Formats: sequence, C-alpha cells, structure tokens
Amino acid sequence: MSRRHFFAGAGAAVAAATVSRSALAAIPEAPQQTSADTAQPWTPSGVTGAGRPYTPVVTINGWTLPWRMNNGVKEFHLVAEPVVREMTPGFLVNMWGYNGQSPGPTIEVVEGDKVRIYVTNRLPEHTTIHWHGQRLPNGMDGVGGLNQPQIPPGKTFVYEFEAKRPGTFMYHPHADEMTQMAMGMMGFWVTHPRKRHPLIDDVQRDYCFLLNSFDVEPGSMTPQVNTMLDQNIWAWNSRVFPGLDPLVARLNDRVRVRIGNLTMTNHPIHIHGIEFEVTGTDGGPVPKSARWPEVTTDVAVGQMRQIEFLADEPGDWAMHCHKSHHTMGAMGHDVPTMIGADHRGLVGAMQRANPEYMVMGERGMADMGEMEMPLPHNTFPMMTGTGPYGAVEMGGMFNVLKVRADLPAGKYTNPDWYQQPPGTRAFEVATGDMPAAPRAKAAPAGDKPAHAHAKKPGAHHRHGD
Ligand SMILES: [Cu+2]
Repeated sequence: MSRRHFFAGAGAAVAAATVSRSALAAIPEAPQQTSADTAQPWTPSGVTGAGRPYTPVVTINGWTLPWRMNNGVKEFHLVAEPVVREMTPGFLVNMWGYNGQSPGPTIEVVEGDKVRIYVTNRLPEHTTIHWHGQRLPNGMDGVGGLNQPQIPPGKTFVYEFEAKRPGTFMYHPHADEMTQMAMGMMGFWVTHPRKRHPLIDDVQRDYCFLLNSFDVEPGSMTPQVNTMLDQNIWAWNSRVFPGLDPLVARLNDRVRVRIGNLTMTNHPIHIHGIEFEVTGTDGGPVPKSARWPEVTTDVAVGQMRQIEFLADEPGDWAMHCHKSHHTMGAMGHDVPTMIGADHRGLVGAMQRANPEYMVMGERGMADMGEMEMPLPHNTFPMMTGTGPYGAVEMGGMFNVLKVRADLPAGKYTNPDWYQQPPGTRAFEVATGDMPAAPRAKAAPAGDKPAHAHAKKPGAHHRHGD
C-alpha cells in the first residue's frame, strides 16, 4: 500500500545547488501513498521519547505521514506535486497534492514536539505551506511574499517550529491559493496532548477529514480552478460517496471526529442516531461549560470543528452534510422542477422526433437513484450507492457511521451492513389501494409546451451555461 523511497527529485535539486553529500543524506525520505484506501493508524516502531501513548488518528481515505527522529526533532518530508486522485471507483481526477495523494498525508505529533518539515516543490509553479492554527515564529507561517520567499519549482524549503498547542489543525498553500486549493492541496494536522489535559478526553476512535470541493465538468478530468461557488463535486478528503470508507466504532466507544473546511461555503455536518458535543476548534479545546449537545454542527469556511460522542446505539447511521445538494454527485443546476406536471400524451410525440427523449422528475427525482443512464466518461452518478434495502440515492458528502457490538477494539475494518433485530424496522401496513396523487390540470391552449423541461439522458446541465 505505502511505497517508501528516497525522493530523487529533491536530491537532484539540492545536488544542483552544490550542497555536500552529508547535507543530501540529511533530507528525510518522502513516503508516497498510491492508494486512496483508509490507512490503518500509523505508530512509530521502536521510537522512545514520543510522549505518552495516544490513540492515533485515522484519516478517512487518507494516511498519516511517517517521520523520523533526528536529535530530538521529528522530521517530515512533504512533496507538493501533481497527483491523480480516485474520488470514487471509476472517477479519476487530476489534482495537485502531497506525496501521491490529495489531501496530503495527516501530520500527527505530540504537544511540545520540535518539528522539522521539508517541503519539496514538484509543481509547475511556486508554492508555500501555511500551518493553519499553529503558534509559531512569524517566518514559519508560510504566507508567500509576507513571511518568506515563494518556494520555486524544484526547490526544497524547511519549516521548523514547536507544536505548542494540542488540537486540530490543517495545512495548505498560501501561494496562488485559489488555484492550489481548487486543485486539492491541503492536509490535516493533529497535535495530541503530552499529558492528561482537563479539556481533552481519552477516546477509543479518533477520525479526521477535510471538507473540499471541486468543479470537474462531467467527462473531463481536471478541475476548473476559477470557479468561485458553483463547484459540482462535494467531497470529504477528495472522496465522494459511495467511495468514502465508513467511520466504524465498537459499541460504547468514545469517538472523536475532526473536520476542517477548505471549500468556499459552509457545511452543516449532521450525524444520525447519537448526539455529540463540539469539544474543540482550531482555536483549541472548548471549555466544558461552553459545550452543548448537537446533532448538526455548521463548519464554516476556514474553520475546524472537533466533535465527540458516545457510540452507544448500534446500527448504520447516516453522517452527511445537511445541504442536500452537497450529498449529490455531479449534477445539473438548471433542471426545472417537474413534480406534478402531466406529460401524458407528450412523450410519444416527442419520441417520434427524438427517440432519446425522456421525462425526468415528474414524480420527484428518486428514480434517478436506480436509473442506469448512460454517463459521460469519467464521472459518477448524481444519486448512487446501494444499501441493504436498495438505492441510497446519495453522492458527495455522505458517509455512514457503523456502530457494532462485535467489532474488535482498535479494528477499523468495514463491517457488513447492520443486522437489525427482528421487529425494529419501519414496516408496511395494509391500507388497501389508495387513489393516485392529483396531477396539475392540463395547460390551457396557447401556453408554452413543456419541451423546455425535457432533458436528454446523460446530459449534464450546469448552472450559468
Ligand atoms: Cu455541504
């Protein structure tokens, strides 16, 4: 899964700058990740002095960057580079990221750690990294032009600071941000407390993901970077349902989920079946007196929210952004509402002129979930995914929290669908035949025909076209 090697490009850049062989050897290796699967927690082997044991964070469809100790400093090597990210099986997108993936690997350290991060730029343009939320020397804050010169293509810069505050952070470029973040350059950062912290509870599961969005024209492979608000792909860690790995928990585990928003709009993140509290933000742990129970928390642009709950209800619980357009795949924005419109008599006439003509949405859009319509190459359906009872009719920012009594402690493997105890599922009662729902009256003569409401199969309209 994880392929580790010395990064040749960095060596070439440094060698060209006539640095000695010993300096060359001083650059830590840059592990690469080739898989979009959720990596098992990474824990250093044989390393002492790493602080108290902590529950490692699990990055949904991501991984944690291995480090090495060098004279008491934790050394990391990030490589900014073009990557191909599988957003869901069958849908590949050209992105920019770090060490083979977008988002980049999660950086996981302990409060008080001295950290040295090598950043090699393999992009076609300059970049920097800003360490969102960290207390650090001004010259390490990563705003190109303000705090440091830009990192030119082919060069390696080093950031050094102490991870002073425990908490939930992220990293991203502060150079040509619009382009570089629209292309997927971002990553997570978790600093665990060194000792027992009055506002940071022990948890059995600790998950993290970034909210991100892309504008990828169906059938194409590279995001449009100038799109301000009309992104059509709403993702967690550059993955979309049904490509997202579930959050799994053993019954009665205490679970922490860390969420950061690097899209251009807010996302009300909602979990079914349990209540949670916001226990921290990128500003630090929330005082206990300032916490209240929620089932939805809004994560605004540039914010991070750390939520915690007791997984004390077994089942397969939906977890999703509550903006319903964000739980859909690449879709059209200018499809008119057809609910209640009566197309009887129209379809036959239209199909004589255009055999592909079909009516969509007359009874709502739910048919879309099961409709096997031809799609352009390299995209994913607007509503998709299958559960134990049929089409889930979702896409984008939708995932499942799987709580199981029989899940071994510390295991993150994806269990099968929940077996509901007999008699605990919504059921049908006999009512006899009900009259059909009323339809709109036929339009009076002279009104415009409904042809403007038709949509060819596979056609993807975009807002603003
Ligand atoms: Cu959303």
